[in-house]
Amino acid sequence: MDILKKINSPFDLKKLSLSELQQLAQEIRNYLLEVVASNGGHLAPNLGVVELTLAIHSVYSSPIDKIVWDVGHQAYVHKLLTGRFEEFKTLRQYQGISGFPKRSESPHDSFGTGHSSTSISAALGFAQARDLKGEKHEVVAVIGDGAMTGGMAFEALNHAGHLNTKLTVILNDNEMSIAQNVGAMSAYLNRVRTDPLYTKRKEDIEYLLKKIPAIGSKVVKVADRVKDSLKYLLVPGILFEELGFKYFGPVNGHDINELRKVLQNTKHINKPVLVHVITKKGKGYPPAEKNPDRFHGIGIFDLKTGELCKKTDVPTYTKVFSDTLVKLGEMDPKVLAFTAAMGEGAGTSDFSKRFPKRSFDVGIAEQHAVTMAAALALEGFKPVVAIYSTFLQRAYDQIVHDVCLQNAPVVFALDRAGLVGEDGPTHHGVFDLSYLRHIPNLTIMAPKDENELQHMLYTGILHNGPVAIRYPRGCGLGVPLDADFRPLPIGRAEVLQKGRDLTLIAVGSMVDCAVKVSRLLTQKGVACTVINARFIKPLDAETILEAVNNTNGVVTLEENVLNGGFGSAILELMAEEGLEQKVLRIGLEDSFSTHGNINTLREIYGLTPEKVLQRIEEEFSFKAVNKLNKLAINLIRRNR
Ligand SMILES: Cc1ncc(C[n+]2csc(CCOP(=O)(O)OP(=O)(O)O)c2C)c(N)n1
Repeated sequence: MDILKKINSPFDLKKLSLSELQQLAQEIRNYLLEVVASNGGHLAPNLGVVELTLAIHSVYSSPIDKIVWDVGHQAYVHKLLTGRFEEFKTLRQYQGISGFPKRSESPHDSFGTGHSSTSISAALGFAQARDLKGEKHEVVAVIGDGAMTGGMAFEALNHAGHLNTKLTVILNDNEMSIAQNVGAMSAYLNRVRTDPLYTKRKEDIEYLLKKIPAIGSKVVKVADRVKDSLKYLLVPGILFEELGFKYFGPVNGHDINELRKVLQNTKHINKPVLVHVITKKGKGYPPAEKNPDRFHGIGIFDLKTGELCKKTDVPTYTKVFSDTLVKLGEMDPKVLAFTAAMGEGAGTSDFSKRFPKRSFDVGIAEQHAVTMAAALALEGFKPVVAIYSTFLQRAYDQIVHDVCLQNAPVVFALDRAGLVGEDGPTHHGVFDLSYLRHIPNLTIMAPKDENELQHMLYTGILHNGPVAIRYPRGCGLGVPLDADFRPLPIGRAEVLQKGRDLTLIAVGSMVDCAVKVSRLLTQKGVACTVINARFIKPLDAETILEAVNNTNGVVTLEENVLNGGFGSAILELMAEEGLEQKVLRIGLEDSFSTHGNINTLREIYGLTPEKVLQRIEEEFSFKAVNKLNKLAINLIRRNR
């Protein structure tokens, strides 16, 4: 890593020769492989943009010029070239550098990202700010063909063409979203990419157009029309041209020289420009080139074999969801599955292999998925919309306006609810209980383990109204799975044990924690009632109020922000009933949770049994003393 070690800022790249840049590309690939194999992360997207990032940083002058990375999962190379070579070893670790661009980390990270399709909007905002302030710098958005399927990207392209301001959009086209890209735009890009005649024709056409003589106004008009129609038929990228962009491409995204030449030319154009770059996802590491989707985001793996290091027999929640969905699909032909470009991650792939006609991958278009599912539900189908908790945030209005207002029986399967670990604040699914709980008609459930997940999904399919089921990332608890599905009574909680002192009411992943806390408290002579709420909405008011009335205090446990979450629901219920017992709410405080190993994060944010116990002892110590006092008084009385 002779050259890479010496790159302290993008400025250093400008002094390198082409062969040095090529050597640097190799050094970067080796370092990416070394770090991602030991930390996990987004490998294939970064291997694909090594030359592109080198070209961008050698042509533009970040941070004065603003580079905006879409999703930002492919910004590792950018991090390496912007003074974070040493820190890169701490990638995605607690207190280490983030796996996504983050403004507080570097002035070169112009815009924080993690969710898809925001780059063109952000870049357009930066470009307008530049114009309004009378500044002169460049603004560049780098967006993948997958991210280009998101509605926001289209909205921004549309607006950028209208504003006609200076802006460069680099379309990094590798034919892949996480898996194979989908949709008409993708098919269009494929045509541009694969027809070798296109580029040739473009040159011919441009030559030809220049030759059309412009004599006399009538002739000019005719000539213009001819030019337009010829262009329409034959120039690649006409779609972008029609939207007001000047199109360049396709460009070989692994040829630094070619890339630099194109970017140097486009830099002088005073209007929106789109540079279409062709790259190979996973470039340079054969296992990733062969399986780019598996290496899109990967855990710790063996560099030699490409195999994941951690393997366990306990199924993930995603796997149990996926198996249950297939079984439900077999039982009921009306069951459909929706994914927004996350078939493997969200567990709809097996269903789509089994029932291709009943499954929909909409691209990175969560909003569209939800509204389309609403209409199918109104027509008697049973759509299951599987979207990570964090990405469903995108479709909030569609859930309210299209699904719940019309009481459409759509089942939302919210995977990755709660803390997700290394991906950090852009990906933690810690808001869903708050952003869903206040929506009328919606039933919200969270399973305490993977077995309950099966029954909840079944219950959701049977229910004649919208349902959301939220469950965590990673493995289940390893409990046996019932062979038959059982409908759960809507709005009924499960009392796991009864005790006279404290009521612990938990949802989802925190039920197991509550059981463990209760065991620890038993050792200290405190007896707890433990309730698995199962339903966040409707709440089982009867069971909860009875337990609360029979104990001296309440602890609620959730892996969600406290504001507007499950604990708030319990407080509202108790206030309505005029109950005044002390309530301790365990959950996430009013701040964004950072990235890092999930166990570390649970520890830091007080979600482990030991930390919860500590909080209970702090909060309820007064009552414990009181109780001891009462006990002592009773003993004295009895002895008299
Ligand atoms: C709103 C939203 N939905 C889903 C995702 C998950 N996701 C991350 S990257 C990605 C694919 C992006 O594909 P592309 O833009 O082509 O980038 P590539 O990885 O191919 O370089 C998806 C679906 C996300 N980040 N944001």
